[in-house]
Amino acid sequence: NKHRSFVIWLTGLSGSGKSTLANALDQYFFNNGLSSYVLDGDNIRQGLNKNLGFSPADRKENIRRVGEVSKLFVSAGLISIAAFISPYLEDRVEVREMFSEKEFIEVFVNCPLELCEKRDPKGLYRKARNGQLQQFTGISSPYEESIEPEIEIRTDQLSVEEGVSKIISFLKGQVLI
Ligand code: GGZ
Repeated sequence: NKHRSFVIWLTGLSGSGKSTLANALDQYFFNNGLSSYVLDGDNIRQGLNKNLGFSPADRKENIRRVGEVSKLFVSAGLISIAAFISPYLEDRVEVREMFSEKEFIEVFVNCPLELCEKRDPKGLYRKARNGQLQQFTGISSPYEESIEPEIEIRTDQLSVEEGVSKIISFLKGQVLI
């Protein structure tokens, strides 16, 4: 089953729904005979990037390495689904520049901070508010919103299925799948 290789780069706050969307997309690709792989904090920060924390410089390095891994995936013929907060515009521009124009699809997973904080699946926002967790994105560390993402998904307004459909429609429109 031949298909193009590209990167779907999901950016957004903690709790915005990046991993949920990433996994649902991965499942869609698998069901349709396309080979993809999800990179996220869970599998990257435990291994390859275990020496990195959450300072601006460490986040930058985290994103740069994920860009490099995604480049390897693309040359191996895979679809890379990268789900990282990637809070800095400049860092996202730098990974974008590692790929050709059609190969890099930025998806801004947009959800109001108040709702992410309300969801708080891991209790991290609470810890950040209590001062138990430093440099937490949205609370004590910035998130720079995407200006011209290829796709924006409002997870406070769309279901997971609707979000996946929006991304799939875009990919079909670009003849990437
Ligand atoms: C943000 C943090 C922090 C701080 C731990 N700030 O919701 P999660 O738990 O599962 O996802 C978050 C993850 C963010 O890692 P990324 O590699 O995506 O970040 S970045 O792109 O900015 O490098 C969160 C957890 O790690 N986490 N401490 N201080 N998120």
